[in-house]
Amino acid sequence: MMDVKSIRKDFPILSTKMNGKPLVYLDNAATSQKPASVIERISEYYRTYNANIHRGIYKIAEEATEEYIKSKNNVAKFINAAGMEEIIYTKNTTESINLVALSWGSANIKKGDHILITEMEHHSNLVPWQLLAKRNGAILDYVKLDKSRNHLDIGSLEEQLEKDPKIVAVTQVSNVLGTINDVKSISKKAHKHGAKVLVDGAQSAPHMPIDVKSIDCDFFAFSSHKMLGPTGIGVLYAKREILEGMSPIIGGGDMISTVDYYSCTWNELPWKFEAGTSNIADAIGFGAAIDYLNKIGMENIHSYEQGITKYALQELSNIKNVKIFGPSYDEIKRRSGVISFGIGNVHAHDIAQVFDSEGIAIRAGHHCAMPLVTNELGQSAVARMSFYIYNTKSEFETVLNAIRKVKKIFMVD
Ligand code: C6P
Repeated sequence: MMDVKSIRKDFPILSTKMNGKPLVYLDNAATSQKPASVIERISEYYRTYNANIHRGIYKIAEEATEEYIKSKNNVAKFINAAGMEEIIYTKNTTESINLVALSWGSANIKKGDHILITEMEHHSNLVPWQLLAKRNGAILDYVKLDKSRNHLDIGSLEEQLEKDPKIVAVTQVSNVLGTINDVKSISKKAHKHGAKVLVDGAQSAPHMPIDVKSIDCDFFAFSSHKMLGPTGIGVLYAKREILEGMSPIIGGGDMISTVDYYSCTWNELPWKFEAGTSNIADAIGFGAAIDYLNKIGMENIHSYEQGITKYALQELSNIKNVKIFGPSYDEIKRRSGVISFGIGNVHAHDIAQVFDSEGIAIRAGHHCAMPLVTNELGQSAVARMSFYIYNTKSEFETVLNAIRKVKKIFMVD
């Protein structure tokens, strides 16, 4: 099992205060905190072997290239990709999905084709498809949310698949409801209809073991900053044969093999998609984050988080006028550590402000999932706490106190 006390010591920020109170960081779905090993690995690069990659033939340039490639191999292994040729570094999940829509989408989606996404998508897995549909004259369809269960409506999925969409893009974990979607089964159903499958792994890769071969998805996108790594680096995984058929969307240095005045040939994978100087420091830091996660074990992380989430959901369900959005604790296997909630009719921003005064960082708003929050949940904003490996049950006690304070200030029964 996990030694959370010792894990907490690895995160310098967790011993700081916010508004004079010990920081209780519960906004991990937005971005996670970073352990000292990640911060140090980045600093070590800048201090001792800062050089550009794939260019210099001197010692520190070779060292930088080697560390960058090591990071990619680490990522490939982490999600069980066939090799680092299938790992494209981007800025974040958003850029990874846009890369698919702009490159694969532009070439393969024609007028009248169907693109299938779901009602629980983050804007990052919605807007790129809206733009593509508008550009190419395609039709954007949605798998409905089963509101009584906060799961995707599988009947609706099957109905939409009858239209033989060219691509199905779905989140593995909802950043609002915490619902874990069975992407393996969705992928199997979608492939039967000849669709490609993109999985948005922004909220899953940090919290559970990922096996892209077993899911059998064609694309998988995620961000380093939500999994203990630095901002500014994300991943697009895609099956090798698909990447080979795709064109780059950004041209420049490093992504070419040969160039003459009027044409060029592409570099081999994965470099074909990484034009210009890469985000070397953050790639190296990302590698350190994966080392850290591997040391604890993704299975352990997943079960620890499910334990604390179940406890929190049970406690919250006993409080009058606290409403939870998402599957209940008796469905914990289908739920991640994201808990969106409301207290009476108090605005989510007021809740977050009271929490802030108690040193607790949570997020309030539509969480970049406006169609879900506004149309399906009928809310303009919801408050959201989200757990990670360093959160404890005793931190959750401060949440219960903050809820009492909200109720008192806003006179909620
Ligand atoms: N959600 C949240 O607070 P980026 O920003 O590109 O690293 O990740 C985008 C993204 C894509 N898909 C899902 C399911 C997400 O949750 C996110 C990021 C954060 O919920 C910031 S809006």
